[in-house]
Amino acid sequence: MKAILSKQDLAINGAPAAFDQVLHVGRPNIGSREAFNSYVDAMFESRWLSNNGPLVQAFEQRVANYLGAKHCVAMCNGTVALEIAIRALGLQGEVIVPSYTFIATAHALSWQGITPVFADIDPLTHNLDPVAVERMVTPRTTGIIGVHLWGRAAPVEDLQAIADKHGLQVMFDAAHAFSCSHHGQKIGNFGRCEVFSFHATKFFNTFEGGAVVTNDDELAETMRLMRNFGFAGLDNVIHPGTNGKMIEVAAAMGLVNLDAIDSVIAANRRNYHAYATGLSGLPGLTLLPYDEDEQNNFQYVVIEVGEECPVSRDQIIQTLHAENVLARKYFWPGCHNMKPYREFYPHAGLLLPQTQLIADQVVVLPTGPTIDEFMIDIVTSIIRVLM
Ligand code: T4K
Repeated sequence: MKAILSKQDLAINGAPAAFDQVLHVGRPNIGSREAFNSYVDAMFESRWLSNNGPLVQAFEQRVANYLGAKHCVAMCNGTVALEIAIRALGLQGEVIVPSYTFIATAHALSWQGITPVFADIDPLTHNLDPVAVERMVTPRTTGIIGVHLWGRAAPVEDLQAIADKHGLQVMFDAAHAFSCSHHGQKIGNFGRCEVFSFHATKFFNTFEGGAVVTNDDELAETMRLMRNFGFAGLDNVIHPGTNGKMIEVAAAMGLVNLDAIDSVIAANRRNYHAYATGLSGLPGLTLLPYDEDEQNNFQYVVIEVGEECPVSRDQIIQTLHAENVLARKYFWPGCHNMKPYREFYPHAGLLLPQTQLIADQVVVLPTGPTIDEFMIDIVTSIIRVLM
């Protein structure tokens, strides 16, 4: 790779791609393989593979301690964790959610016959706009699910105030926000409960996995029953339920990856600042800021391609893909524009102007410990030559 690229150097002009291997958004962060293997050896020795085994119990305890919360109820993935939390809270009718989120936030509701009502976001934070939320409250509304998008806290206090005023429940989709804080307190402690995803692509993963974290004893107990078919002991089912259990091998991965969190954050922080340097001064390009007074996991490097940018968002994506940089358009085109929802609410976009704007502008760039500053220099050079 030459220090200064020209447009002719880009793969779209027939030049070889900048990278031999694809740079992904969401490359899994993996802790000590040795430690993982010894957990797995012990698991095989004990022949205990699932159903609230010792590794899951240890994992739950460590996560709860790490977040400073009373209960962590580990699950098989974040989507089932959302579904169980929604049921445990007794939500029904309509629930207000952002459209600018991963589709699972909306699906977890509609899958259970609850109508997701999409509220617009604040274009500065990409999180729910409380004014837009209040506008969507109807007599059928039972709750609000805020999403801490990109790990940056939703407007927790404002959403709670709206909920209190209208007698609604608040919970959070914290899939992106493990290890992040709000006003100095770890996310996991807000609303009735908060739901994490530990999917492979997340900052902190258990292969597949998720958890509901709460400080409410009764709610935690209900969710423990629900994730295990409602069993309260041998042959004794006392609650409707499903199979939402985390398996032992996933908990082993979680225990190992908990030990690696600080080094992953350090790599993500380093990369974030390298992108900030490499992209500085480019017209119409804004790197989404993180509040340095809060704890951040820096898992998502998000740029907005504004109107003043001489190239479009899609041209940037297309060029990066040609160079083997698999940048993503998360969460385009917004849940309300996806087939299952578009059919039911064809005019939802009229109420979601900021969602449409941001969904058309965002590019998410690769980061994590497998990406270094040299690679970022090349990625940002590719973007620079387009300008
Ligand atoms: N709420 C929110 C706000 C969420 O973002 C999510 C999940 C959920 C709820 C639901 O939680 P889970 O039920 O998933 O626990 C990915 C993830 O599958 C999804 O978990 C995540 N959000 C979402 C933001 O990203 P896709 O469709 O982008 O995945 P995919 O297959 O394109 O993979 C992304 C990139 O990662 C690819 O370039 C390949 C790379 N990759 C992926 C895997 C699985 C690897 O390099 N290795 C791997 O093992 O959804």
